[in-house]
Amino acid sequence: MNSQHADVENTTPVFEPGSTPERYTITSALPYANGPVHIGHLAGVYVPADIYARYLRSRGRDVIFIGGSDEHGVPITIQARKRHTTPQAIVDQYHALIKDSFEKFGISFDIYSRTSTRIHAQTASAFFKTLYDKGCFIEKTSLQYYDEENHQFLADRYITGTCPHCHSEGAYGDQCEKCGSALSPDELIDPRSTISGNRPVKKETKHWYLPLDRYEDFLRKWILEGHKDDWKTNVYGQCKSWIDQGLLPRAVTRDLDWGVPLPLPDTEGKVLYVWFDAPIGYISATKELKPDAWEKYWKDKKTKLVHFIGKDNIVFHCIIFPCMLKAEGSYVLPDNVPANEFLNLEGEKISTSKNWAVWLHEYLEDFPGKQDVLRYVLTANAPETKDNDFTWKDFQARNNNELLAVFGNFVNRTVVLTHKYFEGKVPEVPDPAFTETDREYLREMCAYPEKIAASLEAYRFREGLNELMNLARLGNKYLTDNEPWKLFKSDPERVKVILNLSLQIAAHLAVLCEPFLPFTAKKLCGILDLPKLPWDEATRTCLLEGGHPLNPAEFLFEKIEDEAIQKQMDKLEEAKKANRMQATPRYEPQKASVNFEDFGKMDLRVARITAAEKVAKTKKLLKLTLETGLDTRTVVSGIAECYTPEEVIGKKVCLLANLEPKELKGILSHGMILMSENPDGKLCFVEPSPEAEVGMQIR
Ligand code: B3M
Ligand code: ZN
Repeated sequence: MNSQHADVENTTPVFEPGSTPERYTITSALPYANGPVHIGHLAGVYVPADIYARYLRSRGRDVIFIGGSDEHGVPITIQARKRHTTPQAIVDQYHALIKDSFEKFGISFDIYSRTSTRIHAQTASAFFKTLYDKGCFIEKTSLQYYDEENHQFLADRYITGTCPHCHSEGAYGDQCEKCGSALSPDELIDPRSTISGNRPVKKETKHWYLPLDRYEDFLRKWILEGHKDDWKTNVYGQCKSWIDQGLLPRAVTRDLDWGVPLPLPDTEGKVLYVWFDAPIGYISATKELKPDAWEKYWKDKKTKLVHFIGKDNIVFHCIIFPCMLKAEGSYVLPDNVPANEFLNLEGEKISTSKNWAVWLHEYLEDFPGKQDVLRYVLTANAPETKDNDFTWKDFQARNNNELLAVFGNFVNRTVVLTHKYFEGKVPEVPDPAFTETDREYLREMCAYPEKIAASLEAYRFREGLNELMNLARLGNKYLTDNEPWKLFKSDPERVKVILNLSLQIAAHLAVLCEPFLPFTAKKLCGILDLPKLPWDEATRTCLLEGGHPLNPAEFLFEKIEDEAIQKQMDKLEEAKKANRMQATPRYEPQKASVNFEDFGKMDLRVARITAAEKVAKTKKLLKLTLETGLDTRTVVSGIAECYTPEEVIGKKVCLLANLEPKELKGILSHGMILMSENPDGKLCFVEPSPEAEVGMQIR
């Protein structure tokens, strides 16, 4: 397809500002099923996506919220190899853990699927075949890096080297994690196989490439012109620099045995590139969810498609996947991709390999029932326009000083006083009883649904949450300024007004906090005995009629003590210590290679120690007498700090017999005993097997 004249109109939804799309397809990045999920995942992708989905549902919109596990790709096969298991076993384990973690944090997917399903393989291979039959691919046989020892072509994480852009080491064959550049293995400097460590050779293989360069006009028109005002600057900027630096054809197939097989003849051992098949996972999951109606969520221009992702996925969701959709021709294009930046932890980059993370399943063990506290803190601190930092101190402060002291305290005082003064029933209040100030508070209260909606419609979730807390602050101020507890004796009628109005604010909070704090919303609705109300109900003044009975008061939040925070800091300290040990390799790196000939010059023998004594005036030396099968000889050995003479007599050892004789403390030593040494300097004998006889050569 010559996309030079790619029109953009035919499948690009256009939603006039303020207009309401007929339906929404919300997707969130499919996490690789090769490890647990952590706070960075929640902050960057899943909490904002869930807030958006919950909010839209609360407004009665037609929404599908799609999630799932990304189960292909080289990292999973590398992990399977390391753990001597199969990729399927790896993804089965982590898909279940990730799905459970998301459920427990109230991430309200309409479906959480996975890409190892049959329906996904069918959908992805059919998508590839459509593009293939339309002639969208370039078919190319080329020389690719190959690991001869493992008979494996090296793509993606199977090959590493120095990034040509930022010159950091450890870049991979498909991406540099340091600078985010998408790479191809040929661009790597000094490439090495991550399987064997060897320098790879080149071997011929055929692959299919998506010619991204042919979509430049389309991308410039669709993104650089069409979305310059509504896409976040961090997203727009990355797309622009990618397009400006020149787009290259990208391979969409791989020589791997794990992935979606190619729907072409004679392509045994070739699969779809993970980043070709994974985004199609959104579509196959929709097919699972809506077998008879999935197409309107992906092919109807009245559908608003929004991808929630982290910044390292921008290229794949804004450039590559849209080019695939464009090439196929019948799909809508994403209306927005509000990617977040990264969340750091205590000032350091979150790292799975270094265990520098707060894992969701562990958080739930340490803070049971406090999912909303983490949702709150991660939204209040969300890395929406720049990387941000999570600290446990801030977590504690926001819980204690904001959720507990403002939101929780306001609701609790209101409900407790209503039980104390009015038997737990919403006081009856004739309208004229409200003062002008009261009415001002009520007007302000009813403005919050629109205020918060404006933020959420623009994907500004931090701002939306802050507006929600402003409503809680409004209630807290009203109660504190009016001090009903001082008035009840002298003016109970006034107290009725104060508590009625405060209860209306509490009810509005129950409606408006649901997208952010779903567990708190449910609990608060329970206390107020309020059904779950749609968003727009909160534009009404009275949500709780006079006489309505409340349920008993209970705390929405509780104080987080220093000990609980210290425990988390200790866990991180442990991780740091473990990393320090890992960072300085426990053992010396391998020495320079020697050739077989050099090795052949050494005469290694099995020998036995027949006598031993300390060498006078030394701490480290023992004088040993050895039977070698050739002769009886003296060897001086530096093992006195680890072994006594008594301990070594009778031991069979490995002897380097033809080491040049050397005089040590006046004693001529003929040879060297082989010892192993751990990083703490502890020496241990390298002992031949019991059946090895004295005099045998060691080869
Ligand atoms: N599996 C997540 C990542 O890059 C990646 C997203 C796929 S979304 C289709 O960590
Ligand atoms: Zn780089």
